[in-house]
Amino acid sequence: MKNKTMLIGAIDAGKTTLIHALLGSTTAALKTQTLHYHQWIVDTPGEYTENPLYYKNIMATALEVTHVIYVQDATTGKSIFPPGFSAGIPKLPIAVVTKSDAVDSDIERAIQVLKRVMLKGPVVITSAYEQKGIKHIKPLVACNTMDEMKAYVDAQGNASLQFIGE
Ligand SMILES: Nc1nc2c(ncn2[C@@H]2O[C@H](COP(=O)(O)OP(=O)(O)OP(=O)(O)O)[C@@H](O)[C@H]2O)c(=O)[nH]1
Ligand SMILES: [Mg+2]
Repeated sequence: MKNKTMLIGAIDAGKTTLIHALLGSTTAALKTQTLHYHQWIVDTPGEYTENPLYYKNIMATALEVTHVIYVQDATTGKSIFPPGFSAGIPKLPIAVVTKSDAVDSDIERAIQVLKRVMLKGPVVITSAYEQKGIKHIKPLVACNTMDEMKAYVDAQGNASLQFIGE
C-alpha cells in the first residue's frame, strides 16, 4: 500500500496496542518514547500530542503520510487535542475511539470529543483487546479522498463505523 498514516493522541490512549492489533503482533505495547515506523503506520509518543512544544514534530511527520488518525480513549472524557486540530493538518483525517470493551468506556462521550477535533471524516470504534473495528482502518487508509472514505463507511453499514460532518 502506498498510503501511510500516523497515529496521534494522548499518553496511554492505546495507539501502540492498536497498531500491534493492526499488524497482527501479539507483543504487549511498551511506552512509546520516539517515532516508530511500521509498514504503513507511524506510531508517535503521546507526549507529541499532549505538549505543544512537540507540535512541530507532528507537522514534520505529517508531511510523510497521507492520513492522520486521531485517537481518543473511550475511558476518559479528557481531550488533549486543541479544538479543530485536524483543520491545521492537510492530510485525510480518521478518528478512532479505543478501549470500547472497557467497563468504564463511554463511546458517545469519546465521539463528542473527536467531533471537536475532526470536523468531517470517518470515526471507527475499536477495541484492540476484542479485535473490534480494527479491520476498517486499513481500507480507510487505502482511500485517496474524503469521498472515497465516505463511500467506504456508507457501504459497510456497520455500528462501529460512522461518518461525521456531512
Ligand atoms: N481495555 C482496553 N485497554 C487497552 C486497549 N488498548 C490498550 N489498552 C491499555 O491502555 C494502556 C496504554 O496502551 P498503549 O498502547 O501503550 O498506549 P499509547 O497510546 O501507545 O501510549 P504512549 O506510547 O504513552 O503514547 C495499556 O495499559 C493497554 O493495556 C483496549 O483495546 N482495551
Ligand atoms: Mg505507544
